[in-house]
Amino acid sequence: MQRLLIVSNRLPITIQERKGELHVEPSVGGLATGLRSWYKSRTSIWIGWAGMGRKKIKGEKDIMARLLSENCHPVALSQHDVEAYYHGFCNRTIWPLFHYFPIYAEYSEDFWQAYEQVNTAFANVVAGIAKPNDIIWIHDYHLMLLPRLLRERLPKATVGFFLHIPFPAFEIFRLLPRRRQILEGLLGADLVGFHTYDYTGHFLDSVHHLLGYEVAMGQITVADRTVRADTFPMGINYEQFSSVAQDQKAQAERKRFHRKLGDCQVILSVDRLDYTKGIPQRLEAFSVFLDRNPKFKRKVILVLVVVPSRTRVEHYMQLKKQLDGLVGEINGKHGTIGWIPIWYLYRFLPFYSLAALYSLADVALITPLRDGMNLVAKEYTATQTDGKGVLILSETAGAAQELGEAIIINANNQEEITQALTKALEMPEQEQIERNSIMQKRLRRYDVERWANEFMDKLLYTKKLQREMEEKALTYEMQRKLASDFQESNKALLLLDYDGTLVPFSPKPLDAMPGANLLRLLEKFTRNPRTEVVLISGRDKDTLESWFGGLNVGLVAEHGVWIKEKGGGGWETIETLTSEWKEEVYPILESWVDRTPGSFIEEKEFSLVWHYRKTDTKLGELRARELINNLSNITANLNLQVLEGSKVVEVKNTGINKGRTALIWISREEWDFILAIGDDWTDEDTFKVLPSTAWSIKVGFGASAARFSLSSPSKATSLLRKMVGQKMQLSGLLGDFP
Ligand code: GDG
Repeated sequence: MQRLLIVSNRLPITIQERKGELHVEPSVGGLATGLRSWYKSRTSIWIGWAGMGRKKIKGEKDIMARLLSENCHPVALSQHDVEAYYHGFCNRTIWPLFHYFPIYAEYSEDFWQAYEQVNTAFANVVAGIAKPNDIIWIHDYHLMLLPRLLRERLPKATVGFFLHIPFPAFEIFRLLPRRRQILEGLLGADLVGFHTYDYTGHFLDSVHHLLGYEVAMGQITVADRTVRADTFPMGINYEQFSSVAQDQKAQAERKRFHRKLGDCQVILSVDRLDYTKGIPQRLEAFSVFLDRNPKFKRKVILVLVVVPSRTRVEHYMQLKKQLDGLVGEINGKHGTIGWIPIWYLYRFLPFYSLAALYSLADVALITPLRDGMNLVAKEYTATQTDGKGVLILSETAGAAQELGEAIIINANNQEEITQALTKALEMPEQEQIERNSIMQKRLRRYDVERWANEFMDKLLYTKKLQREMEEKALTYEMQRKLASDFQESNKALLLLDYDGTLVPFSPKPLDAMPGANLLRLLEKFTRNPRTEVVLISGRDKDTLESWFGGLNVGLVAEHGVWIKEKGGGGWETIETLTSEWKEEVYPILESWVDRTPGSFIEEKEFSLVWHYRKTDTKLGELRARELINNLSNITANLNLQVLEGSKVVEVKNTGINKGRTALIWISREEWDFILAIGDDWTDEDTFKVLPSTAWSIKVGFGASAARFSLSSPSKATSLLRKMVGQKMQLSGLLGDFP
């Protein structure tokens, strides 16, 4: 079994110093609680900060032994690290910005340097422990530089990263001064996971806009690697919460609470003290609810559990003061002798107390302004084993995407919260049971183990795909073999695509003109009478003529519509084609150009192409789908085909493709060497008609019928250079090269 290294800011156990003595206690929070049992069931090591400084302290040896016996490996942080990295960059920069509070975000060079230093310290510890076969799973916003730092140290490692907080929309993320470093840091991983599709989409947008990497179906091409971004909504330990009814300690506590709360209906609110949780807005809405519904006075109690957190950060201190004031105000305004509307608990509760509150609450009021997931909502739902209980949840919590049967509200809309409270408190039992049973089924099925296993499976699958691609990669040795086969050949045929294969893509098709070096290189091949070169392109024939007309090469334009033999002949079509259909199709494409800024039409003799490389990625993809649907109705009757290429949609006559044209050359001679190079789906038709002995190479990643792959156009041209260079060196066949 492969070893698993989990890396997070905090270890699942924390060292606390009390009265000069060190104590080991379980850490709190969703990750530690949820993953504890899963990680214990595997061969794993957890690496993180245990709450200890770098100074030597009494009892440290014993503590270390205890940590190691629990398979925990501590990373030591200095007081300054904790201040500038944890309280600074993590909690004063990333946390507010990623939760859409840009006004609270502080940008400081000192914070950033500490963040880099601590991530480097983690990288050194992990690299010291990791073995070649290990799986490394890094968690959360504290360690976003770590994947890349590890990739530099362990290029072959299997690295996954999961972000537990939201990844904000590009317009927010772009505000971060070191935004590129953060993205590059994350892209050191093989798989980057998020709670919701929105967060994954925002991340991919930022990668595309800020780094310019190609993104397709969640796959990002970074130099010669591919990285996957995907969605894994975190689950809970369902068993633990659904068995609370059998937990004696929790049941005793429930009875105690019940005596205290009397027969009032209980509304429960549980959060860490944080401005993202919308606690003041919730309290104000509760007060308005009581104003508007006096019948509920003395009949309901809001149990407000607030867990102390980040008590040294200014905004948290202010929030604490604000809450204390609000609770006093509301209790003073609405309370009567014998009834206090809000029961305020500002402390961390033991599990059995929290479980007791979950199980007795009639309503859970969970209204964060922004939350990565919110496990409390899931835990409350799992605890309602009799099916009763109503969850009110704000739409800006990641959990709302899975818990659609809850009453979903906008946390900034006081009216919605007050109405939701009335609806919840008056909801018929049958409806409560129906809603909960659907959500419970989902939560039971997709629990925390399933979440972790799915992430692991996807990570290993991503790695497997990478390996397959590596295996297909045309190695240096194979390149030598290819070049020497070519050199020994008597009849060689080269079928070369142009855009994306011999030159990189440019936003405007005319900017991709061949340079003098490339023309010289192609010309070298043409000087050998035993070598035939054919450029098989999707471009129009006039462009090909003006760029390559002076070379003694075969030319194929518009993906096989037009061909021109070497030796100066004219352009011909392989069958009689019509272009009257263009009158019908052109206006449709024009209306797409009008609605899609940055897109344009390219008109070729027998085809029309809609290009959207320069448009916003998401809009372009959406419009392309719409266009294809729209065109498919018309084209069926006109003997046309609609093809989707790299950021293009092309309409042309059916039955015409590069493969069919390539066959004309392939079947013409007894070639003893055939090489085909191409980069996109149109070249697949060529690869498919090649004899099995041919060399076929796809430029770029992804599934292909080609036998080999090269990562970029520059690698393809350097292979061609090797071929002519070797031929000249080894046999002098090609004569007078400079
Ligand atoms: C991050 C993201 C995302 C809370 N109070 C007490 C207590 N808790 C436990 C709950 C729950 C966890 O802490 C809090 O859940 P969150 O979902 O808020 O998780 P965090 O770890 O704080 O936050 C969040 C999460 O990661 C997971 O990806 O959902 O959006 O911010 O498990 O039960 N536990 C006890 N006493 C308390 O008073 N015993």
